[in-house]
Amino acid sequence: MTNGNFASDFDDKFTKYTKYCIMDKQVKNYVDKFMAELIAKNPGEKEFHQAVSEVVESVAPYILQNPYLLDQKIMERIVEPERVIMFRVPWMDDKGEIHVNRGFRVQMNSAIGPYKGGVRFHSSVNLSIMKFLAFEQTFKNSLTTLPMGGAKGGSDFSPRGKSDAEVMRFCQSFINELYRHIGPDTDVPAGDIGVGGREVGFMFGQYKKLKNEWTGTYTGKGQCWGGSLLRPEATGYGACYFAQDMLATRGKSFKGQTVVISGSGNVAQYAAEKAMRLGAKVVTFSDSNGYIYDPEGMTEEKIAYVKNLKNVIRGRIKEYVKQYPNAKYFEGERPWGVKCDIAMPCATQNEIELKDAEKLVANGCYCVTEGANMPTTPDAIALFQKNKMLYSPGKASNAGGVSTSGLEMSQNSMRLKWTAEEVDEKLHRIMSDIHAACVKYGTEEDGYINYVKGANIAGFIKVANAMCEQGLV
Ligand code: NDP
Ligand code: 2IT
Repeated sequence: MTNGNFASDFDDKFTKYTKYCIMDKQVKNYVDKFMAELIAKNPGEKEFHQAVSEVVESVAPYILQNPYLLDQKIMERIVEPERVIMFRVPWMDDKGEIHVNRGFRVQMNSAIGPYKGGVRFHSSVNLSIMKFLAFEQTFKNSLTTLPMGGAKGGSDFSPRGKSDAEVMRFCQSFINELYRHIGPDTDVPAGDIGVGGREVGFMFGQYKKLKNEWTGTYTGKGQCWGGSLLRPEATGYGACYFAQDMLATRGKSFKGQTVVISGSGNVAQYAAEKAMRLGAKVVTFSDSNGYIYDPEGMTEEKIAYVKNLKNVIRGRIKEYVKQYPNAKYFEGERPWGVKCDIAMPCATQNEIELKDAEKLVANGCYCVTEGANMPTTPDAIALFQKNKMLYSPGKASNAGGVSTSGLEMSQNSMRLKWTAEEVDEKLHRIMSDIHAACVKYGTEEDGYINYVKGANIAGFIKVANAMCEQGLV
């Protein structure tokens, strides 16, 4: 009997182990084959490959357990944009010289709602970056619980150093083509890197003139012409709300924690403001030239200074140290070597590489909440997860921005405006619901919450089901 029990116990373990291996092997085969075909079909699009690879690794076990999704070729369909629009954007500078930029709109998926996603103006913009962002947006928008499909647009135009008149002429030229592809029930753009209130205003104005109608096409609009209260704050605030829920799983909060933030634009400013108001000491900001370290931490006054510097004067972050001489500026460096408890990357993709992640881990950082889209490279994510850190991917923790865009669309449709308290309460609830979805689908056997897995599976299921129910379109 003893032997028998022992044997059966062993058999159980063995069977479980074998099943596990087969499953792992099946998953690996599926992912490898899928990625090989994707890379062959979309050569050179490295950011797009990276974003797809992360999602397909998470959802492959779910797909293999649901063969219907295999038969439906859902993954093959979900990585193919429904439409890609690429167009010439000619414009004239203040000296009369002509320039030609390239415009993009990737309409990735409309299964759960009209296309929705930001517009990025940055010299690095190319098709790969647009496709990765539109792909991420599809799952992010699904997580928000609101009915929004996924899209992204932009141009390799950089507003930096351009006059207001040049930016206006560029935006008008951009819309002269894009206007025919967007609309309140078709595709609703918003801001992203290099596109804030000024650019949204110029694009919306030209769109309205060409269409001869006022509709809520564009979110992030001005407060006196249809914009939602709290939309400027929403991405940064939402990231902090998400981080609060993550910290609570370990009985912690922002109080007394040192926070390192990258970027100094929209997301960084409001992430810093909320983290500070929740009791954290925020010690860095950065831009593409370097970072500032303020050992005394941010105050309301210092954050107001940064907002004015970046949004009004349109200066560089290094100017901070002239105003606050106790701070230091580090040219050409990223802030990840600064000792902290919590890191919030809020600048751009792949800004935390393995060497940066190693520094964060060595310095005792235990929580990384992404405000930017895909700021952490796959090997750096693996290191965070190996160290059982709290780590949230942007598609979960930066979803507060597009969620509040969704709330702006609702307000526009109803032709009314909610108070800041109403919007904040809804934003807070949405971020908590996204956190709960990550916990539901991402909790592993040892209790570790794999937020990457949770966000990808939760985001995927809804889009995949909607696509199946709508037939082969
Ligand atoms: P902004 O243009 O307001 O700010 C971007 C900041 O990041 C600037 O400080 C900029 O510095 C820095 N940055 C940009 N590119 C690079 C780079 N290649 N290397 C280093 N620093 C860089 O953009 P947002 O704050 O709106 O966007 C920041 C991130 O958040 C992006 O990943 C965006 O996709 C994401 N996001 C934004 C949302 C929103 O609502 N705005 C919503 C969800 C995600 P510099 O001035 O030198 O260019
Ligand atoms: O990446 C993003 O989620 C955004 N840039 C915001 C998109 C939106 O439509 O508000």
